[in-house]
Amino acid sequence: MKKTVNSIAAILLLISSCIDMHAQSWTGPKEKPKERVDLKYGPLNPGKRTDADMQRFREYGLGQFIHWGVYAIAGGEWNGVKAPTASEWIRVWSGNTAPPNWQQTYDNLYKQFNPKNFDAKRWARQAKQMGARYMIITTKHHDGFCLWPSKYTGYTIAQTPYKKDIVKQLVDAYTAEGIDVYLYFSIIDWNNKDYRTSAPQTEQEKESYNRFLTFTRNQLFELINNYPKMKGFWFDGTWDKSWIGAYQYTYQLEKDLRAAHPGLIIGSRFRNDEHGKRHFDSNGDLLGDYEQGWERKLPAKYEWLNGNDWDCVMTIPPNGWGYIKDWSQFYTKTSYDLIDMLMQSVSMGGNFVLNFGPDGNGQMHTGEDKLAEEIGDWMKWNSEAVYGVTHAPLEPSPYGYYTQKGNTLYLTVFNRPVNNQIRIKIPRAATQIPTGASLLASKTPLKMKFTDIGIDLDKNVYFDISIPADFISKDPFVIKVDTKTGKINTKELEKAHM
Ligand code: H79
Repeated sequence: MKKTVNSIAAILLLISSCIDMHAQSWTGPKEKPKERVDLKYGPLNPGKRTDADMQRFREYGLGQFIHWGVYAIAGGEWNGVKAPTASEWIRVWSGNTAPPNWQQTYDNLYKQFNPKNFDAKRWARQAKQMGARYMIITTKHHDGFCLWPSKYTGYTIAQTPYKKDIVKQLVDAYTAEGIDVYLYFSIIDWNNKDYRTSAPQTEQEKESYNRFLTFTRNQLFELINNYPKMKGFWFDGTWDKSWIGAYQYTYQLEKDLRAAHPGLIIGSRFRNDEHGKRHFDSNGDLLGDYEQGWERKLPAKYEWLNGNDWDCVMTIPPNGWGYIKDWSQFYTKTSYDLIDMLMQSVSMGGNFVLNFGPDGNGQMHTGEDKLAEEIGDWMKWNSEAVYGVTHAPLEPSPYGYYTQKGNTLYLTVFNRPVNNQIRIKIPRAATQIPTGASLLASKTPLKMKFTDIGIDLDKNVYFDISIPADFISKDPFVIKVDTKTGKINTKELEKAHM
């Protein structure tokens, strides 16, 4: 018996240490190296950017991602058989379930790409209604297919029956709606014969990979030159040994791209230092303007972010970014799930970017249309708690998420307490003191009182806000708390009978 208990304990320990290991490897706290090393290929702009473009990025709150390419024609399946890969990875489908000659079929799909219902303005209006402040479009995913008529490859939209430049239409339509456009670009390119994953060894391999690097550089400058209204690049597929080894080239490339497009925003997924350290260099310093590591996962703790800017890109299905025809095969996130993630992100100083995978005709999935509308309806009343806010220096609330803007504190309530009393916990040493509360959407004033729980060693004080019992909301709601600069004077607060 004792032995069984011991082995169960050992298994639990093993499981928890695996979870910890996982947390540290990707989504967990970053350990800062103990000693600094001299780096030639570290960050180009050390420290936080303070310019207007970066400030704009910081204030977006909500973004839209769009994965669109020839994989949209397949929609995650072929002839009714579901592919075991992520929908935008369907080209790599192999094994028993794969259709015969699948890669060849895939590589010819572009000849059918003719999205008759595509209307960039309609997408932009929808994104605007949802409340997105920036949009990221896949100009080229791993398959190498370009949504713009690149002159450096024949595998582009220009060779499809559709012909017209999709990137241009999107940049124009979204920019006209006041939504900033970022260009997703995959370094991995399965269509280019000079692309390789391992580091080149022989002279011939080096020559070939250098051709690929030049090709990549040409495409990036082509994008900047063709679409000068774009605000930044969202890079992907930068983890292969070949790219990691090209750190001198990528350092110079980043420098040149920034010089060619002042204000350009590039995340931490573009390049690594000379020791192969990605996202954060060998000194633990951020490479690029913001941390671009949060993909389908959110940080659990604000402290993990070290005050860096960041974004989190999120799918509606569990995985799969390109169009997936059949949503019934898995749980898809609801607007409650997504608004929760949005508020968690902005409460930690990040942007939340929701992915859409339109179909081969240029229509969003009906499930996406529904979610965009629901999120938009919520944002219409509550976006004040989303745009331009920062992390509030308070302990996380059990009821939801705090955000802050100037003298206003917002609490977005997801977990309404059964006693209808919302307790705000403020450090005794705080310099921002609550003075009143209301419901953001209706402006209804709420009763708030300072709660004297006697003198003890507690370093916090409490303000209790009453939610009227007859206030019924099926949606999360925002409590707006006005504050003023001052000091907590418990005696005075007691007298004030707030
Ligand atoms: O476009 C969507 C996906 O198709 C793409 N990124 C999003 C936005 C994507 N491609 N691959 N992946 C996501 C997952 C890749 C995971 C791994 Fe790795 C690459 C595991 C091992 C190599 C990067 C490096 C993550 C862990 C180590």
